[in-house]
Amino acid sequence: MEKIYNKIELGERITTDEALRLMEEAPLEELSRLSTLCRVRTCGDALYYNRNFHIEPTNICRFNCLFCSYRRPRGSAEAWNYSLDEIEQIALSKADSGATEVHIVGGVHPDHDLDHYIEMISRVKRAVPGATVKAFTAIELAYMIEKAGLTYTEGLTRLREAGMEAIPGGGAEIFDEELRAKICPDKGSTAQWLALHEAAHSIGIPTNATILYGHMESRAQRIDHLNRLRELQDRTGGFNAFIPLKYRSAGNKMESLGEVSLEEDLRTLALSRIFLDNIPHIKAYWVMYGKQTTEMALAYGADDIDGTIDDSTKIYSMAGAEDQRPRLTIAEIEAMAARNGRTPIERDTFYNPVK
Ligand code: V47
Repeated sequence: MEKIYNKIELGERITTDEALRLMEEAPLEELSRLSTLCRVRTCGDALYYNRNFHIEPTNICRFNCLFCSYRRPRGSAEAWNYSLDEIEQIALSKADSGATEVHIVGGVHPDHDLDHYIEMISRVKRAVPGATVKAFTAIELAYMIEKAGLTYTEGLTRLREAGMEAIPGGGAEIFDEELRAKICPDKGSTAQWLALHEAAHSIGIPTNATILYGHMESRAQRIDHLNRLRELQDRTGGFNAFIPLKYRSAGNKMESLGEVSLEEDLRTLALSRIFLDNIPHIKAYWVMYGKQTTEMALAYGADDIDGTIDDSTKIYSMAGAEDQRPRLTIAEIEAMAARNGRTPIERDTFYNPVK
């Protein structure tokens, strides 16, 4: 173990076997110390956040992921599918909020096509011109672009022309193909997710990456997922942030699995920071972890907590997250930073400080 600690202290890359040993055997305080070392090297004492809101156009989805608490079948009283006018109104209602980012993610509605999404993006961009549009998971994008008969770079170029400037990290779930087939059997594949992000990077669109952990996966499968991201990032350099997403168990088909412990969350965060030596930001998404765990995550490699959100997302409240109406004020974020000896930095989507 000492040899592995030394490598990390010297800034050397660790292997997947070493990562597994760390994950299984390192005391929690060592993981905190080492992940903090790596975080300070890359991000100093910054605690990044942004002013953002989400738009979730629909919860009708042609895929049936077992972990999803959000999807409803067409015709259900709890299903929604906003029209382009309604989406524009949501964006206009937040136009004076000071938001610098609009995050758009929803179900993969079988009726919509690329032109629908292009129109959506251009209307949102027109409504909130000062905000960056970060839109659609690789799964939504692969679906709409393949349906249009275009290559990923052609489709992404058209979306970029309409105003899509960055891509969020969702839809990655778990890359291990066998396990992916169990938890989201009909969803877009690992190969599609990776190819879509690679195409985005090749034309200069930055993206994020996620993992869905804490369900049936082994720690080795978690590390394999990180390794595939590290390899892609070596080739492209296009990932801004990695976001470990903890499986939340309420109201979905895997509910009986329950949820993993806080210790497992902290080990996963720390390992992500240590292993992903080429992805600059590790985001503890506060809406999913809740505020208390997010604050602890700051001592395990996280430098970013996402943003103010302004009660605009339902994905996690429907899966049992603490905040049913998620919203953080700048004062709350600054107080969190102060309690943890960190400098709060309001950032834009590309991690430039906002003045
Ligand atoms: O892909 C769905 C996950 C993701 C559950 O890029 C669940 O800045 C846990 O990707 N328990 C969407 N997770 C959210 C996402 C995201 C969020 C915030 C910021 C960014 C970013 C990206 O949510 C899905 C899926 O992996 N998810 N259901 C659940 N029950």
